[in-house]
Amino acid sequence: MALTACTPASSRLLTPTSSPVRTAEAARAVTGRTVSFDLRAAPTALDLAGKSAQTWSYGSIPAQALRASVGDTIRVKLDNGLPEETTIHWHGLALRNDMDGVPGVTQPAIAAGDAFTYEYTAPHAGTYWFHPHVGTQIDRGLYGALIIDDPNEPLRYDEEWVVILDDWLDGVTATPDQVLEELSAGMQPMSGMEGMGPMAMGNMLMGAESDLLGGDAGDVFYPEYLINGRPAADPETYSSSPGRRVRIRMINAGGDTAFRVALGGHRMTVVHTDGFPVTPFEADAVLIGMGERYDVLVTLADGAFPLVAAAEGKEARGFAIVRTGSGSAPAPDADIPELSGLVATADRLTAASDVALPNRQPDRQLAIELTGSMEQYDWGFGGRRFDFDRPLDQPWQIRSGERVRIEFTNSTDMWHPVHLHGHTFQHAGGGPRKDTSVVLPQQTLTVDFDADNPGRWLVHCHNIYHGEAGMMGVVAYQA
Ligand SMILES: [Cu+2]
Repeated sequence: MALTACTPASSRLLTPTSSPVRTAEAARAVTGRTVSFDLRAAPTALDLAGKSAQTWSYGSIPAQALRASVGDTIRVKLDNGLPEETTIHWHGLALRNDMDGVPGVTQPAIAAGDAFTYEYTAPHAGTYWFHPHVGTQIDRGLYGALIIDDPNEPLRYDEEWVVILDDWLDGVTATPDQVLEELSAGMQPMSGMEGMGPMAMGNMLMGAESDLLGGDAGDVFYPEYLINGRPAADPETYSSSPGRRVRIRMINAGGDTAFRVALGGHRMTVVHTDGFPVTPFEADAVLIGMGERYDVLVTLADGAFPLVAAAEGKEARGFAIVRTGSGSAPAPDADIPELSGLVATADRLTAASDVALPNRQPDRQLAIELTGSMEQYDWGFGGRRFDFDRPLDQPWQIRSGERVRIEFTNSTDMWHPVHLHGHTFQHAGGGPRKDTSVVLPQQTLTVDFDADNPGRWLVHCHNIYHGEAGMMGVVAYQA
């Protein structure tokens, strides 16, 4: 790639407002209906079972769920009442590039006091979510569900419950910016701590271990774990009736925590991940990394049941209650045998036949090596940390129409949830369609996608602190 020495790579990239982007948008099927929402990002207080935490939100935590149907035009006016610039990223949607919400890549950041209106066609049905793409703002209360309905929904169920999981520290122990600063100083691994369990040191967490995550489960100490904005001491109660079939749409909005989720007394059938259907998979629990979504179907029994989101490896949990009948409420620390039963992970799933990518040899292969360590806190791709001031300096360049294969090779000692914007790739070997996938330490994950949505697209670790430390890059189409 010696060419990049004399021609700035970015000059050959499509701009987010270029005609291929507009052409791709014009090709999307539309209903002619527009659904409009107003969001205001601003400082607020979150009530944590009587304790008040100063934070930022879109009016409530989570934000109001935004809902539209495939082909609708979604229009969201965002007022920025924060003391700093912001954007909104529509996580998982294969939307037009200039609405993707990445500052310096797809739009200028929205200054404090300014407003911006996002407007785009909803391309695919499924469970998505939205959050800022500036700094560590996502680890405050700025998040909400974005549900795109399929007018011809093939699944049969009676009702829906959106469950948003979050690890919480803002306004309790520190701000996310303070945590990033502390982590960035690096951390020496401590010997002799094996088997002692997780231990907080300042805002860091030592010794959080998970077999499912291949070792180190996470490095940030969170004093609270929330389900739909509520701590275990003040849980949400979802009320229904015995025999009802519920679609639970689970979203991990956390910064540094994978959750193992189970509903006591029930098995669940995994039907979607990251918005796209999978061959139905029966499980006792589901593991959800940051940014991932899993939809499950559950037929409710009679009584009161704990929905538990165990913070994987961290010996803490989020908690909510499902009530369909009489009986005392379960305790937040109740023993949940399902948590140690069969856990659905993405590698066990296969794409539903109607969303599997057609067989095709890749036209292009990108090798993306995940690099860095806790000691240096130098997370990056290929040994290079993302330059937020010059984000388009060294993109991976692809062309429209190509089948692209990415090999994510994790050379680090930690797991990373990698997220590709603007596309839903498929795990090799008939695996699920996803946009955010866990890559275990010292393992390689191979995914394929079709380059059918031109623009500049971020690919990054959805551990917010890893991403901000530099584990980000841009996949861009050439003009
Ligand atoms: Cu990471």
